[in-house]
Amino acid sequence: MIRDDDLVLITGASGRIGSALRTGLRARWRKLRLTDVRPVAAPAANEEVMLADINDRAALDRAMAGVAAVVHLAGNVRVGDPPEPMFEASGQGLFNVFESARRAGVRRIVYASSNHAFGCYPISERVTPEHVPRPDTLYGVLKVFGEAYLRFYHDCHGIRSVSLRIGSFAPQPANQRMLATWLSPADMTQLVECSLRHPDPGCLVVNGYSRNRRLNVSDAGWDFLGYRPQDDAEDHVEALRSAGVPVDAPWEWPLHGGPFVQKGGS
Ligand code: 15L
Repeated sequence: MIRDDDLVLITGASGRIGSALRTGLRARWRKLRLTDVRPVAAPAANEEVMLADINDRAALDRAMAGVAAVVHLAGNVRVGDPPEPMFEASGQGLFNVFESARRAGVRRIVYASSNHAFGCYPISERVTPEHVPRPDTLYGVLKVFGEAYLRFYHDCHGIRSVSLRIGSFAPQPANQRMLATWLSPADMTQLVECSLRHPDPGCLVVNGYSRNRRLNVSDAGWDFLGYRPQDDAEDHVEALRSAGVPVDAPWEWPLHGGPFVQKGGS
């Protein structure tokens, strides 16, 4: 159980998701600790900044002291060759964050996984966490690695976790694919909030989407968590159509991973 006055650490707090999340979470959690390699803008009274590179284990261990729950967002999203920078941030960096958390006695981890864990499934298929992962890139492979790591932490160390397979996080859907994959900032905040507050999520993996109707993206884990997405990509269809986006044509990208899917790339 994570309480309102427990300390919650956010890695990657200066990123797109981290910045949006802070706005929602800081109103509801009494103590947030923010970490990133980049400066963190305008911390509020209940936000403590501890800059750290996730590949600097000593700095990470200091940031982890006294933390009850970690929201792990940090990583590399630039897919392509060479693959080493991706591995360093999203493989080695993930290992560092999780190990540091385990050693510090962190009780819960909310992990930013991704739809790229199953990006090689056809976009028309409704993929749930029960499907076998089909990552589309090294990025997706490392997301599956993180989910498996958390399964191990649950089964062997009792750490509770929720892995959020985030679709396309943005203020509004910007293309045809996002009519299926959009996750709004408000819904992302609600997902993290539910993942922190749930009395015992076990080791849950859930899709991270808004209430998009074009593909029935809902997930049994949403009810379990108490997540009720509010935003619907379909509300933006007219605006996209007027902007010349082919919203009525067959899916532009045949697979869930969309433009990420690269044969032979990372
Ligand atoms: C992700 O996981 C990435 O972090 C983001 O950059 C987008 O590509 C998103 O998925 C997406 O699939 O739209």
